Amino acid sequence: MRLTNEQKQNFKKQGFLIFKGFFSPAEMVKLSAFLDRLRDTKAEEGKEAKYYEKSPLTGEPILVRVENLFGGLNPAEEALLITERAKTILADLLGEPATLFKEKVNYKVPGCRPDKLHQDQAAGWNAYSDFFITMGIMVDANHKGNAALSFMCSGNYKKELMGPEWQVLTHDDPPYKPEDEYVLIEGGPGDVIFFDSYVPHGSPSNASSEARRNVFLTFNRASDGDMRMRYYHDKWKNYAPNKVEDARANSSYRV
Ligand SMILES: O=C(O)CCC(=O)C(=O)O
Repeated sequence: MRLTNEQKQNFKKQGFLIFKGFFSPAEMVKLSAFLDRLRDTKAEEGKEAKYYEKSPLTGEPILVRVENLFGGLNPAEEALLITERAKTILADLLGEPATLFKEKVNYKVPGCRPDKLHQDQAAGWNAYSDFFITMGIMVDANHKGNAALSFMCSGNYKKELMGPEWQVLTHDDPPYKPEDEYVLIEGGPGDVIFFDSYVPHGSPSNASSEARRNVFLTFNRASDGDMRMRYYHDKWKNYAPNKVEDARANSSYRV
């Protein structure tokens, strides 16, 4: 089903659009089992890229994210998530068909560091295109206690970098204002948020005993080309995946 003009206008102003129950409980059970398998398999060259960090809360090494899930590695899961409905919504929001740019799962397990307030575009994405849309899929319930994300909800942001590249936003970066400009996005498994690469967002550390796993699929306009492998080759040069025994300090993560 196509988006209404109101949905498109809301996305344009606010930078995000939420769909409750986009995926069924049964689909999320399948995805959850896949994420568990992925967590438990050994990292291998040419396979999914795993990133381990030392928890700032416990000092233990934890799996914080896995990238490069698709591109032929897990076709069933790719088909499960990149549905015709998702493609139609993305095309309506981009104004043309979407091409997958990158995909990852943030495990955000107990003890995981904060993802400080940032714009995704600041993570070096200008080298590839000036606009992306990410589809964020909640695999576990996201709530205040287990580090749900907050998004700027006022529409008071610019579709440009509001601070230097590779840096998180600070309270001094205009137009950052505290709580009243941000909304906590709580939801259940299968809820989806589409958001643009400029809307400021972030989440605190997970001090609870519950994991908060979300999958993030990022797309560019098809007319910008298929840049996925170029992005990953660049990323692995600058920020290589690692093994549990080489877990990095959590401060190694920039944006
Ligand atoms: O999973 C999170 O809380 C942060 C997601 C995010 O903004 C990112 O990974 O860029």
